[in-house]
Amino acid sequence: MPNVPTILVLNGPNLNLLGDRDPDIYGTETLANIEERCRSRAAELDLAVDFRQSNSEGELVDWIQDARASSAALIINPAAYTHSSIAIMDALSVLTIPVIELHLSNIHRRESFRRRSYVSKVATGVICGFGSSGYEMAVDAAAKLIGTGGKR
Ligand code: CA2
Repeated sequence: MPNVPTILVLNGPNLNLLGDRDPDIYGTETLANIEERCRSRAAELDLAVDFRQSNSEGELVDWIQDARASSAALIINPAAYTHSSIAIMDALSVLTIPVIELHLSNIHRRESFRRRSYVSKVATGVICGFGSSGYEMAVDAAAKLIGTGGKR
């Protein structure tokens, strides 16, 4: 398949534990299952997915910077860094590709500290509260934004 646009999907700290604990909040699916669902949805839309997880803020910043050269859109679940990381916000602010912020849970219905998102200040849009289906919704949104040349 020549020149298939790639969507970079980044996942922040502790999301590697999905399926292990807190199923009431985060569901029962593992991150590997979610990755597979993203890949299937992207393939239907003639897109590729580069799916990664890190517990390290610096590694996430490096990957966001790399997206400038290699990705057509970025989907990011920054996990707890959503509420604390100015470094991730600054890295995202440099991108000219669409940036979709994603959360499994509805962060606005939870503890007050989760209502503040540094990432929302620089994201094209936000999807939250739809559990693992939110990842497929984000792939659909990314495809539309890429197709229309939609930027940030
Ligand atoms: O709802 C989301 O997707 C969050 O980004 C998840 C983060 C949380 O800090 C954000 O406020 C909202 C937490 C991810 C940790 O995931 C776990 C999964 C299983 C067991 C323990 C943690």
